[in-house]
Amino acid sequence: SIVEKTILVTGGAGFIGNHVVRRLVNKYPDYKVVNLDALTYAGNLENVKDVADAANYSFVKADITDLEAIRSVFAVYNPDVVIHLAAESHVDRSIEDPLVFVKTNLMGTATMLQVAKESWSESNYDGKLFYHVSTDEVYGSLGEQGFFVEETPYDPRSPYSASKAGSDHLARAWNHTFGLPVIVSNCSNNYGPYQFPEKLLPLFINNIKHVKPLPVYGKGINVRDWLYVEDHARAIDDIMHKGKVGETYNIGGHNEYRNIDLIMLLCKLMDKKLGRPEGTSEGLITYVTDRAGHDMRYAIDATKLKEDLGWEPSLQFEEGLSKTIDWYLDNEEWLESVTSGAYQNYYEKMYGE
Ligand code: NAD
Ligand code: TDX
Repeated sequence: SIVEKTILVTGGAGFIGNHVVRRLVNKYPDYKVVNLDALTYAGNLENVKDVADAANYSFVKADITDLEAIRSVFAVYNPDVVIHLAAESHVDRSIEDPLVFVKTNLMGTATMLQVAKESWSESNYDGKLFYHVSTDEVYGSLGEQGFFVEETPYDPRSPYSASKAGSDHLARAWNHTFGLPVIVSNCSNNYGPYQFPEKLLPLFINNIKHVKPLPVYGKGINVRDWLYVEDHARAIDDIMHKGKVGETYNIGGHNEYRNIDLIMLLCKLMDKKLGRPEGTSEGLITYVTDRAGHDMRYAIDATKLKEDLGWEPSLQFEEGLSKTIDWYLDNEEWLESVTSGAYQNYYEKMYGE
């Protein structure tokens, strides 16, 4: 069991990372939680403002591709556990600008693994853990039937998913070759507070609020399996404490929606919340050119996680979606602070105006 350990969370200023950091800081006062983040466009210290003053929390600005910087972070903080979330994470950006995905997700992960190995091998890795956080997209695209299980062969199709698949292979290679204690988990689509508004749900919530078009890719029939982000953070907590070294865990919501069905539900809920006549938001739906290489369907079978560690999703989707909408409507300032500057250029390039 882990007592008074130092947990280094990479990417803790991003969407999922802030929920992981908040959970660990609040739930485990005996741990030291170190948030390492380069603060790219996707990382914002606003996301962790509420824990910034906690006695067991510190932030360090560093780039995971910078070997010397990561070495000094390990020298200063001496972490026992690394939860590695830092990555480039948006599929559309990986189509526009793939090389930064290769650099961050491959070189960055290799750098983290190598420094962990350098720092921990002398103690024979006693009590150490490198937890690599990944995605279901590494498994490729499903037809109408079937689910991804831990043994599903890798078949990534976008520069994003290929770079994540490569990073998973690197993590397992450091385990197999050097004995580094590694756990990998692969999770389905997350949604919830603090998600950057380039991803489907926060983008559409923001556009509905401002009565802007809702760009649906292709026919809107692609299927994703949605999980509330706090359920993912709880799964990471469970796996970090009870997972078996060398294993892989799939995490998912058993909650599949075709994009268009999800969007219709969102429109209905938001019309109600905003007091607009029914059908107002639906009228904003605009079908646009499909995403290049758009994966048709993702769906996770999370049986292993349930049977081995007792984890299950906690929130009903309509409840999670409603909470999420409320959060974005109540946090106008957050949205403005993360969407200023660089985001505007991206939005104009992708969607015009
Ligand atoms: P995000 O883009 O919101 O956050 C990524 C964070 O990493 C940001 O804070 C950013 O500043 C930081 N970062 C980027 N490059 C860095 C670098 N070179 N050095 C240090 N920090 C850097 O991403 P997210 O949605 O929170 O995803 C976190 C992780 O979870 C990623 O590894 C992603 O592949 C994985 N994941 C995401 C989802 C999802 O639905 N969002 C699902 C499954 C897995
Ligand atoms: O404007 C849009 N219109 C649209 O139709 C956007 C941004 C998306 N979409 C579609 C594409 C997908 O089928 O909605 C679906 C969800 O898109 P994203 O929010 O971009 O997520 P996705 O591509 O599924 O990837 C997400 O889940 C897995 C995360 O971004 C990844 O980091 C994670 O690994």
